[in-house]
Amino acid sequence: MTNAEIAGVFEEIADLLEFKGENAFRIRAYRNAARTVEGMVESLAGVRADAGRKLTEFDGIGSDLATKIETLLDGLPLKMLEDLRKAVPASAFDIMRVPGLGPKKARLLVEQLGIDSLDALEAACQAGRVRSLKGFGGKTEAAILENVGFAKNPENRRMLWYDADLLVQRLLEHMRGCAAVVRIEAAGSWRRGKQTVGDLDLVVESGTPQSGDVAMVMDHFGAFPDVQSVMLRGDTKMSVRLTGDVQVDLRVVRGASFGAALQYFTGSKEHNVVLRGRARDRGLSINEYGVFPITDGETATSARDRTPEHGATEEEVYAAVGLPWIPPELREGREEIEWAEEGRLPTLVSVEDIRGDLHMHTHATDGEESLADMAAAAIARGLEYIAITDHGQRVRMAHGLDASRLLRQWEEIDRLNEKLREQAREEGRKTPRLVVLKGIEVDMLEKGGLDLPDEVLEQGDWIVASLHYGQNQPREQITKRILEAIENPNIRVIGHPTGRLINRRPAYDVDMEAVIDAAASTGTFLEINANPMRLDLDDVHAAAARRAGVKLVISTDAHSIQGLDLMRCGVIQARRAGLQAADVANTLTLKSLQKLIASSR
Ligand code: DGT
Ligand code: CA
Ligand code: CA
Ligand code: ZN
Repeated sequence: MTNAEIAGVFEEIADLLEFKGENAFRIRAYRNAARTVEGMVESLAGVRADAGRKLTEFDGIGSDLATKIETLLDGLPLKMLEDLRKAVPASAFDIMRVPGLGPKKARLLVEQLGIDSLDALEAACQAGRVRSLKGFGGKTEAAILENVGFAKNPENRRMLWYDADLLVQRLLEHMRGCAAVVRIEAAGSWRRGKQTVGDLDLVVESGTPQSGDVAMVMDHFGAFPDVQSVMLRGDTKMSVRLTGDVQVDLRVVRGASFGAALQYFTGSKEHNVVLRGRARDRGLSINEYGVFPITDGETATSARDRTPEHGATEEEVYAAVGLPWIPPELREGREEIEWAEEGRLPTLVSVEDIRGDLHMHTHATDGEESLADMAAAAIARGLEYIAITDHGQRVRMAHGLDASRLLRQWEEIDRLNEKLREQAREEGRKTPRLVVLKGIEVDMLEKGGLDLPDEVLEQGDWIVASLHYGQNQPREQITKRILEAIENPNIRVIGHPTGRLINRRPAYDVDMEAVIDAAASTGTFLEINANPMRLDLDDVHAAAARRAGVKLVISTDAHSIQGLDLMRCGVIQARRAGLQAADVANTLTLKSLQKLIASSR
């Protein structure tokens, strides 16, 4: 088990304890442990393997939790979790997926009203029975009714790309340990970098079925530690179900078909439909085994045993239909075929292009690290500049900064930059390794305006404006709040512009077209927040911003050092939006970025 998975188990335990109404102290212990584990740089497995160390050396991990971690690392079930799961009705898990319904409220609904499904919850709201519960009221009831649909939608139950990626990496590593695996790639929506992933798709090159190689591959696949059940095992296809209800499909093909299979199972369906149409126009047929001339009665099964003319690489498949290779992130049947045909496929932005990270928090508000430690971590990651953007005072929960605390932090940043310049002089470099920008994430207030005055903001280098409160306001009001911030010359960028949390909370209602237009005319940037739960703007909105000439900023919104490594999640969404380095402001050198800002004001 990875740290993230162990943290997930502790979170689940905390939720279940809370649902059962257990001791608040005990619940908090599990939540704290989850946070500690999530924020660790080293793996718990590594710490445990080190004879000189103990799991109990970490804050909040006592001997009881250490034993539980060991059990999880051994891949054994946790009795406590299993008991808790049995003690909590299955419907409770569904109810807790309704945005705004935590374990406590879910418990009241189950116990007081006997709610046993999302449908029952919907009916109870419609009948006005929920508002009578203690602590609920008519407004809460209306909100629940609105959010039940969100929880019911299967689109909101898919894995986050980040979680799918962790699993994919483990699967690939496991499968590469099999002697009969010549090559393996993961395909499907994971390879396209989709924000959420339904199931995982693996494509393996191996020898013939007669040689016994395919059986070896399948046996090895079935021995992956997370496999709960084998759903299907055929000649070339196998599907398994993993813990956490994740399906993985595996295809085994020969080398001559590997590219064709990878292309076919990468999808998307929409993209592949266009490709097949182009093939037909050329008297060809494409399937997962390769590209074949259309002859009478050709089928996929007969194709399996023939050697295709083109199919060893994806490039061959695309070339056969007169196209250059298309990056997987673009394969959604949107603009990519036209671009490919006209020879103007974009050179997509990559993680290596990123020079700065312009949204992050320190322990001055809800981050975990000091300013100096975030800066050191940024240097270790090769960043040239960062902006420290703690919360403004409106976010009281996070101990947001008022003007005097902010100005003190900015003085501290001045001193840090001076130290970095001094270091550069000592090392004989012209420029410091890192420049830290004086920033803040101000809140666009419910009634309009910002939570810090302009006289303060104009002394900063990089002001992010975000909307954290009043997200249920009507469209006009939310749009007005954001447009007002965009018009404010101190605001550089709108943070997570739609506020959505994938699988948890829908976007607030905002006229994104108006926001994009205003951003374009003022030279305000829009953020692609790289947090895997946010990915906000999403690919579709980011593409719309690109077309309008708005520059995007890809930021991690890191609250810890590990958080800085999420940049790649934002970059992959930017790639799906067809963004090139030139569309992304934080690929610029700091000098060019500053010039760009000055020119738009
Ligand atoms: P997901 O798993 O829902 O996140 O999305 P995908 O795109 O990974 O879809 P999946 O796993 O059903 O199939 C992987 C790819 O394989 C899909 O993008 C296109 C191809 N594919 C699968 N089944 C079919 C099919 O019945 N017809 C066609 N044309 N393509 C298919
Ligand atoms: Ca899939
Ligand atoms: Ca699949
Ligand atoms: Zn933030």
